[in-house]
Amino acid sequence: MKKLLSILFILPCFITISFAQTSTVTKYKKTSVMIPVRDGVRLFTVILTPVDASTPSPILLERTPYGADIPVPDDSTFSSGMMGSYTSMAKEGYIFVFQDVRGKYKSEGKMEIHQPLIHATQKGAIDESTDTWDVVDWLVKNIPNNNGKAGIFGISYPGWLALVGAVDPHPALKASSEQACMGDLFLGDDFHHNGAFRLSYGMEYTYEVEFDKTTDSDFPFPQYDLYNWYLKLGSLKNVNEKYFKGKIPTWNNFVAHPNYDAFWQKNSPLNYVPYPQIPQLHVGGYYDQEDINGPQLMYNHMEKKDSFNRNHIILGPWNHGQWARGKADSLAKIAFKQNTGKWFLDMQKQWFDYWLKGIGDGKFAEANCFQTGTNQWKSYDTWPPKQATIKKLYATSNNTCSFQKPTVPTGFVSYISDPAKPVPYRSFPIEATYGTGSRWGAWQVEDQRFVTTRPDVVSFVMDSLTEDLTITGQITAHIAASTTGTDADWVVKLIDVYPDFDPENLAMSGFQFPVTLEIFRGRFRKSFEKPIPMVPNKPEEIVIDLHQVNHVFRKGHRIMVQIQSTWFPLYDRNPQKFVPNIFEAKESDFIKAEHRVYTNSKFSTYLELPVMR
Ligand code: PG9
Repeated sequence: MKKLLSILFILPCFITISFAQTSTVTKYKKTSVMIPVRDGVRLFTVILTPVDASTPSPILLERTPYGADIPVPDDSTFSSGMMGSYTSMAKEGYIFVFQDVRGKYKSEGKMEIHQPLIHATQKGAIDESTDTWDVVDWLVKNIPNNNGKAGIFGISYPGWLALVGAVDPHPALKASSEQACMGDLFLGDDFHHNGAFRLSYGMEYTYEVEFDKTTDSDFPFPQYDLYNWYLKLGSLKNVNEKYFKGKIPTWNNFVAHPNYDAFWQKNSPLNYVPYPQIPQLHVGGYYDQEDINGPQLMYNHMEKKDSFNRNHIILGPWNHGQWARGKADSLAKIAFKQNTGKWFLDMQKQWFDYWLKGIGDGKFAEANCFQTGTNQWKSYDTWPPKQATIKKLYATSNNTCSFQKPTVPTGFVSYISDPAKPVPYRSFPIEATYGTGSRWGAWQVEDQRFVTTRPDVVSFVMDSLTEDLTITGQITAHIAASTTGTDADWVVKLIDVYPDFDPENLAMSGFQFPVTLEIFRGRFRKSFEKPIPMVPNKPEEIVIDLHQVNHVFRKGHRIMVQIQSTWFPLYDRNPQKFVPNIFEAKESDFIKAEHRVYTNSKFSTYLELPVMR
C-alpha cells in the first residue's frame, strides 16, 4: 500500500466539504507535535481532537511509514463529517492520532523495514513496541479531555505496527486491530511466498520506501507494460549491478538471506508476538495481493494461547485494505451484492466502542467470515470451523478432477516450463505496481482464461456440480510432481468455473474465478532453512498452504485445479537448475525443463478441501 489509507480518505472530503456548511456534527481541530521517545528521538504526530466533545474521549492511534501529515494548517478546525472512513467514530468524539514512525517522513531517527521486536531480549533496546508505549504514555498525559484509554489500529504496515504496538503494551492501551498485517515475510506475505521471491513487488516497494527517507519514490521505469522490462532485466543480480547499486538496504537483505535463516525467523512476528496481551481483532481479505497470510497466520498463532477470549478474526472478500475504501461491494468483475465496507466500519466501531468506551455487551463472534458464492456474512465459534470434513479432490486422467482417488497405477500430465517465456501472473499490460492505471489490486480475482490455453499451464476440471458445494476453512494442496531440472516452482489454483452460458449475466459466462491460488519453490519442499535440489525425474510431494476461504461452488458451476511453474513478473523466475543463491544466478543457469504432475494411484495430486455438511 502506498500511502496511509485512511488519511487519504479525509482529503477528498476535506477539499469538497470545506466550502459546505455542516450544522450538526462535532468540530475537529488539528495540531501537530514532535513526541519524544526514550532514546530522545522525536516522532512527528498529528492529533485531531473534537472541539466540542461533552465527555472525555478515547484515543485511536495509527502509526505509519507512509506519511502521517494532512495538508491542513495546524489549529484549523473542520467538521467531523469530513473524516472519511472515520466519520461515524468522529461524530462520537474519538481523538485520532496519526504518527510517522521513526526514520520516515517528518520523524527523526532511522527506519528499517519491519525490524523485529528486540526489547524483550536486549536490555534498553528500542523498537516499534517501545515507541508505541512511550507515545501512548505521552498522549494520555498530554491530550486534554481524554478518557485515559487508547486503541491502536492500521492496515498493512500500519497493521503490523498495531500488532507489535500491542506487545507489552502501555496500561492505557486497551485494544488493537491489526488489519492486513504482514505475518512472515519469507513464508507468505509481501516479499516471498513459500520461499519464492516476489520480484516486481519486492523491487518496487523497497525502492519506494528506502530510496528517499522523506517521501515515497516511484521507480523510474522507461515503459508502461513491465513484462518485457522484467524479462530483459535477466538475473536478479542485475538489480544491484544496474540500478540499486547496493543502496536499498532491504534489497541487500533479500540477496544476503535467500533462505529462511535466523534473519527471517527473527523477523517473523511468530517469534516475538507471544499471545493476545490485549483484545486483538485481526482483519484480512481473501484476495489480499500483499498480505493474505498475516491475519490468518497471526490469528491462528495467537489463538493457541488465548485462554482470555481476546482474539478474534474477520475475513472478507477483499483485496489489500479494501474494507476501508467505500462500499467494497465488488472487486473487479466479482460482485458481493452488499456494502461490505459499511458492515466492516460498523463492526470496527463496535469493537473500539466496547473496549474504549464500555458501550455494548462485548459479545464478539470468534470469527466473522464472508461467504463468497452466496454473498453472506457468517459467524463461527471456532476458526476454521470444526464442522468441516476434509475431502480430497484429486487430479485425475484426461485433465479431470474428482473426489474419487485414481485407481490406475500410472499416469501424469507434462509441460515444458521455460524461464525465457514465463506465464504472466495477470493479463497485459502489467503496469507498475502502484503506477497510473495499475490493476495490481484485482489480479487475484482475474478470469484465468487468459492463461488456461497456454501449453505450460495444465488444468483438471470436474463435471458441472449437481448441488452447491461449500468449502469453509483451510485448503492444502499436495502436488506429486517431478522435473527434468534440479529446481522448480509449483503454482496451484483452485478455480470456480462459471456456467458456459449465463443468460442473466452474459459477461460472466465461462468466467474462471480463482478462489485461491499460491506458489511454492521446490528447493524448500523439505526445509525452508536448508534448500536441497530436486532429483531429476523423481516424483516428490510438494505441500502448499492455499490459505483459508469460505466459498460456495454453486450448482451448475465446475471445479478446476490449475498448475503451472512460472508466475511473472510478480515472482522471479526459478532458474530450474539448482544454484545456492538465486539472487546471484548466472544467465546460463536458467534452463527449460519438462515438468510432470502425477495423476495415478501411487503418486496422487490432490487438494484437501474443508467441505461443510
Ligand atoms: N504491504 C505493504 C508492506 C507491509 C509490510 C512490509 C512491506 C510492505 C504495505 O502496504 O504497507
